[in-house]
Amino acid sequence: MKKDKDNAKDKDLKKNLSEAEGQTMTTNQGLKVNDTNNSLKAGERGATLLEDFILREKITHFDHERIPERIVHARGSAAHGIFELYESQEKYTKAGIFTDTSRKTPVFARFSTVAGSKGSADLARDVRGFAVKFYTEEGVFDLVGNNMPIFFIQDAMKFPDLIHAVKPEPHREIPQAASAHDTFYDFISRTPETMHNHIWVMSDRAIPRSLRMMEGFGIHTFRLINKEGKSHFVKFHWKPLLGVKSVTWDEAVKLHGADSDFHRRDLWDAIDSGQFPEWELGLQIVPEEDEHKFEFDLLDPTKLIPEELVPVQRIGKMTLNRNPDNFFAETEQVAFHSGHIVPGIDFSNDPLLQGRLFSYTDTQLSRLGSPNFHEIPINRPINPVHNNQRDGHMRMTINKGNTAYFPNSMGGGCPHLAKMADGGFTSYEERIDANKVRARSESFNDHFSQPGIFYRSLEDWGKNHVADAYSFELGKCTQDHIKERMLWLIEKIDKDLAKKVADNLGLKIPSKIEKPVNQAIGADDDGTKNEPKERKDYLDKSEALSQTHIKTDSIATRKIAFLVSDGFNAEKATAMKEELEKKNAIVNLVAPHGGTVQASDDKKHKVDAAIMTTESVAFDAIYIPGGAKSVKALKKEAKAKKFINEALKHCKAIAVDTEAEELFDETYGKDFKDDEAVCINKKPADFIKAIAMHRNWKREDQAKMIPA
Ligand code: HDE
Repeated sequence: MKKDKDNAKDKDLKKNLSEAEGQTMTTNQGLKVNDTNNSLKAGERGATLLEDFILREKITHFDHERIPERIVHARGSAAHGIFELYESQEKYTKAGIFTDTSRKTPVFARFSTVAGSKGSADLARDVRGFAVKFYTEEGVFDLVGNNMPIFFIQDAMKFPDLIHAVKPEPHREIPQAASAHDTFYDFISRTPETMHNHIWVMSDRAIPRSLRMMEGFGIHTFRLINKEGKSHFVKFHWKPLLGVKSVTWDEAVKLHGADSDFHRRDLWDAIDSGQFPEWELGLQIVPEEDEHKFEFDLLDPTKLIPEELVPVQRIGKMTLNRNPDNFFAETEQVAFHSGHIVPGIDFSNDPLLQGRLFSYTDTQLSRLGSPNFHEIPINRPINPVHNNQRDGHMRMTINKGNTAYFPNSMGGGCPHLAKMADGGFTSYEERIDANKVRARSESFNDHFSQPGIFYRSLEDWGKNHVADAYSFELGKCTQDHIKERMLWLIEKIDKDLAKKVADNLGLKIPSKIEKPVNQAIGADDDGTKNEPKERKDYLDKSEALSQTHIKTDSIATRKIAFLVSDGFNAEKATAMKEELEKKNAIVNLVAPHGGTVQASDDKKHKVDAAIMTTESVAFDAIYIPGGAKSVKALKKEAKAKKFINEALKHCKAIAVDTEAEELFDETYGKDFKDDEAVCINKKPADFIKAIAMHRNWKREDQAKMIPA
């Protein structure tokens, strides 16, 4: 796909672009500068003079370069793109982006981890934020979601507690970007509503292979409103065309050190090379009259609607096709808000969503420092803004005239109001007749049924990974009573799972725990109104919850390491490279030294990475071409063997030419020669098929034994 030259947001951003090429350096006041290396001094050896306004300007600006990082989702990466609609959804909504198929709506999408600081590692076990800003003709619509379809808590009131518990412990600021510590488990073991999101975090969804290979979800139930004013409930989904793929925990840990920017780099490189990531937008529509027909409450954000009950209709596609020009100006200053909606979209009464509607503007006031943050180029809508809001810190707009109130006659009554027929926004007129109470509905009390469905829906390898993750995380906690409380809760989800985890922890699952189970809920009179209900298996499995439900044979953007040294077989390697590149995979030559390697054809080939500068976890697959001299040199490289052993352990595809078999035999590879994804002297097409598997999980039980 070509970049869209008519992208209205790109044009809008251009007004603020600054390029220094061919320009003279100036101060911020436009004064030409002829020395930026030396301060003004009394004599060559000092002292420095206060008069030096050029020094003072440079240092003062530098002193104030940082702004507070986001309180959550601080670590993020973003890109520009467009959204295109397949078919009008006017039956459900009057929103232009969902009814006008001729539009290419500009978008800016930011992906993030939740718990870590701005400089934390990308591969932390965590939820990923998936926030999309649509610059629509009717104003900005933000779909601020996550890569998991449910959230930890049911009421906004609990959010500060959740975040305080998961963030580094306050006395010593440890651990960074990790939930595996006492305070987090102390909190969630007393808050059973967290169990559903938590089991997703224990699954491979929390360690994606790429930001381009994860789903996105609006989580809350929203409303769509059509021209006739009729409302339907809706859940939003993003389905990645590259499928949903993850790395193993061992890789994630190693990537922390090998490339802590792994996801950021991957997103940037893919877009830079023209391999634009794509997601389809899906809707799950529930008519108002069906609101109460489910086993769960549609307003409870810890529940998803299984796709078996309400199918996801794919209505359009988002393509990310341009990297930001400046990280700070765009990715850091973008301000999302779940309350930014357009006519045709509205909120439900989900108590978590309701709280978010307050939080997002509020947080920008301290993060971006002014109520004028909507004027920052990345945040401003593409349609004109007119109202009577005025002044404030760093105001950019120069409002003309002498009226800044409504109604007025002196300004000709302007800006005037929009009639509904002209796109004026009105909230959905939901009837509410209720007592004012500080309480939670009993329909929110089922915390174990959906985690059970999720766990049962995983493949065996996925289930093993969940057991390993619980064991790792709880194993990092120091307090047995917290671990036991967790085991008691996990058993409510699945007995076998709890047993495995208990064995790994060397603990027994307690048969009862002290009451009340759910301390997250306020004390009602007899303390039982919100006690969790027993699990109800109203659905055995849901295929959509497993990673394999989005099928793809694509190996596009997969990174393949060719392990080579001087004398490698040029003919075979070139043939393999050509076939892989035809499928848009990325081939890197990894050699014992940097510079170039001389192949059997006497030609010099540029080395992409010297083996000491990279790790096998940075690649999706390995190919070892023959060439006696090359193989002999690689046999002397311990790191080459480590490369192979790790790729085997992580269940990756490996192709080996016959001549390179003697190297392979010196690794654990010798025990895996019959493996489906190990291709010894096979055709490129076989290797491509093996890479497309992503991982041969069947290998995992045996590969776990490799001490790499
Ligand atoms: Fe957020 N969240 N959140 N959140 N959230 C923020 O806003 C908050 C929640 C999500 O890339 C903050 O600008 C409250 C659910 C994303 O810039 C803050 C509650 C979901 C991002 C905030 C929630 C999200 C944020 C911090 C409970 C998934 C990053 C900086 C009531 C549906 C957006 C900022 C970006 C960011 C508050 C719960 C997603 C503090 C109070 C549920 C993707 O306003």
